[in-house]
Amino acid sequence: MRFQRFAALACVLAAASFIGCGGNKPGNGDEGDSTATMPKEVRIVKGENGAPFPDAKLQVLMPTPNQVVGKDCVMVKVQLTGVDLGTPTEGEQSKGINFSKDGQHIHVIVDDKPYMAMYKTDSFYVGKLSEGIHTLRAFPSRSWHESIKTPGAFVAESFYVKKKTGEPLLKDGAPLLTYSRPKGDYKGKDCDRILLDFYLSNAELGAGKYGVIASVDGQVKDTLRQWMPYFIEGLPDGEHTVKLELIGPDGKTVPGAFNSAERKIKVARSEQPAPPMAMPHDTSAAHHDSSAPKGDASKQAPKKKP
Ligand SMILES: [Cu+2]
Repeated sequence: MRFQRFAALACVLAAASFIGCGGNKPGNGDEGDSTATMPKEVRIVKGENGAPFPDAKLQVLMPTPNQVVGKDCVMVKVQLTGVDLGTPTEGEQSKGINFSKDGQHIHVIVDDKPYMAMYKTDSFYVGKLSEGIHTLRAFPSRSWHESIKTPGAFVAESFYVKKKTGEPLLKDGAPLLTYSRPKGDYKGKDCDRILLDFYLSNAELGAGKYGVIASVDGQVKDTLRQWMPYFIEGLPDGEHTVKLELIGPDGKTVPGAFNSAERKIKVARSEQPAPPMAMPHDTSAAHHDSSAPKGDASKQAPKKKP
C-alpha cells in the first residue's frame, strides 16, 4: 500500500517532466567574468575521449525486450558493471564544462525524448507512458555527461505498455544514432564550452563512410567523422536548437526513427549556477544534473529540468 502510494507519486512527478541531466556544475563565484566576452562565432570543435571504461557493461533487467508492461507507469532496472554510479569521474573539475556533482550516471532515453539521468540501478521510474510500443535506450555516462562508448555498454530495446500494439522502431543491425548532449540549460561559464555527444550503433564514421551532420539553429556547422565528444563554442545567450543527423556514405540521411534528432537548449551566461553549498543535497533544480531521482524514485522527488 505504502509502496504503491510512493510509486504513484513518483510516477506523477516523473511524468510531469522528462527531466534530465541538464544542470550545471557548481558555481565558483566568478562566473560573471564571462559576460564580458560575448561570442563572435559559433563553432564545433573536436574534444577528446575521456579515459576508457574497458569493463563497462550494461544490461536492462526491466523491462525486458518486448515485454508488455502492465502499468503505464514504467519502472526501469538495470545491471551495470565496470562503472561506479554516483562517483565523480576523475578530472571533472579541470575540464571547464558542465558536470553532475552527483557523479557518474546512466543516460536513459525513452522514445525520442531527452535522456533522464539514473544514479542507481533499480527503482527508476521513467514516467507515465501511452499504451503500445516504446523504445528504451540506455548507456553509462561520465560525470561530465560524456557517454561511455565501450562495446556492451549500450542497450536499445522495444517494450510495450499494456497492449502489444505498434511497430518496433529499432531494426536489428541497422545504423542507429542516439542523441545525448547538449541538453537543458547552461549557465555562467558552462556556456563557453558545451559538450556535444552522441552514441552510435552499427555504423562506422569516417571519410567515405558514415557521418553525423551537426547543425545549430538550422545552420550546418560541421560533418562529424569521428565518434568522440565535441564542443560547441561561441553560442550566444538565448534558446538554441541543436540537431544531429546520421548520413550514409552516399551523403543521405540514414532511414530510421532516431537518426535525425534535435533538442532545444538555453544559454544564459549572466545566470549563475547555484552555489554548491547553498542548499541541502538533492533539493536543487539548478546546479546539478538530476533529471530524476537518484535511485529509489519512490522516496525522492525528481528534479525538474527543461
Ligand atoms: Cu549525463
